[in-house]
Amino acid sequence: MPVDFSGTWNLVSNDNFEGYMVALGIDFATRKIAKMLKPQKVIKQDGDSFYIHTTSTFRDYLLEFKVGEEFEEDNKGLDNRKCKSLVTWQNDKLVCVQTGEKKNRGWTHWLEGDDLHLELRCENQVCKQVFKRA
Ligand code: VLZ
Repeated sequence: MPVDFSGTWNLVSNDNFEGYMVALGIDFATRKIAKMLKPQKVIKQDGDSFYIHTTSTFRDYLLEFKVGEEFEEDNKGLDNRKCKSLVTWQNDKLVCVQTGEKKNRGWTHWLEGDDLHLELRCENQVCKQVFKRA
């Protein structure tokens, strides 16, 4: 049975989000607010079509894509830098490469037990987030 990320997920841990935001060039005042947030993710998966809505009391970010189809991503409300994004399956992991001005930018989602994991990468920084079902 293929992996299904669908559901509503609450952040329970967030390791080095600060380093990730610094690597993205997010300003100090925004980082101070953003690192206090406990975002929720609503994921709707239909085969290889994904809707990932990250919401918080401060800002939201919506991403929709199909696995294997490159798309332009605007990162609006994050660092606002455009990039070309491509999401692929690597076994049961969902891997996104975000090609643009920032080197080594991307993320990986996977399930581990009942938890949703997310690794966010930019330059030499790695942020590790864990979510539990709401
Ligand atoms: O997630 O790329 O699930 O986009 C944080 C919102 C959203 C809080 C982080 C405001 C998006 C932060 C992380 C202000 C700087 C991300 C992907 C994988 C889908």
